Amino acid sequence: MTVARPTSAAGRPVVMGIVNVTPDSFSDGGRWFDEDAAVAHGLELVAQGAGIVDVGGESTRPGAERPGEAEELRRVVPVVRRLAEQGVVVSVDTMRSAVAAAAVDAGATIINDVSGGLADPAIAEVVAGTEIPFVAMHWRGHSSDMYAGARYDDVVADVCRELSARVDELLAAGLTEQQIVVDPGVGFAKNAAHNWQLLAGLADVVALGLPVLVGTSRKRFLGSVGRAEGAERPPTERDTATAVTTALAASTGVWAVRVHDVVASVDALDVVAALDGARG
Ligand code: PMM
Repeated sequence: MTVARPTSAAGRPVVMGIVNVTPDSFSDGGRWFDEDAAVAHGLELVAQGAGIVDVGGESTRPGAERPGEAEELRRVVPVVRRLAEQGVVVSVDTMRSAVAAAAVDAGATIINDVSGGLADPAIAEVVAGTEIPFVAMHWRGHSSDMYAGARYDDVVADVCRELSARVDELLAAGLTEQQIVVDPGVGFAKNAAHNWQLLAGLADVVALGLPVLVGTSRKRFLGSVGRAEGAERPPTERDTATAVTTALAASTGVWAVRVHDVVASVDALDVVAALDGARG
């Protein structure tokens, strides 16, 4: 199977739209839990400018309980199949090799593993020997204990080092450099200060030399920024802040941004492109 990593106009990140087929994701849990609603939402995100639709069946919000594998398969596979049948480029957001394999059979052409292959090392076997892009996110453990790993000497340097080590292990497991995408894992085992430091140091992640995906969308640090304790923006009111981070990430040269509100991030990318054009 030949699978190209989607790209958009020169220097412009691809927008990956999120479809969480879960009852409990932090910002949209339950909204797209129904199969028809999830498919319709995925198509809507494409119409709005998403180049990839990321379908996930496991919430990774802090403290979340994992669904069983059979339940995750039940949630994800039909949605992947129906979107892929309609020509949508689908990634599957999963940490399980069996779900990744079933999603690929159903037409997914990207694997997005928030554990970077650590949760279920057999996931590397699903993509080794293929050209399927594999997103390896920086991860230090399951969401049931999300903040236990939030200790860094220098979060940017530590994340870059751990991502590089992960990439080496994935290469040793048979993946090629061409198929690996790295993601600094904003919000995963990181507090608000860590997330800001990571965004400020995103150029160092890009300098690893691999395509970078970044996911800030609606995350907690965008709710609390500039607000007093107790007056945080709720998740659905974090799309403007998310779009600003999309613009900042674009100017750092990331490959893709993963967002809930595609319209706002496409607008942000139009602004960045117009400015870049004026700079010549
Ligand atoms: N964040 C979430 C889920 N999947 N995948 C990647 N590659 N990067 C992320 O930052 C990321 C992800 C959590 O957000 P959600 O619950 O709203 O989907």
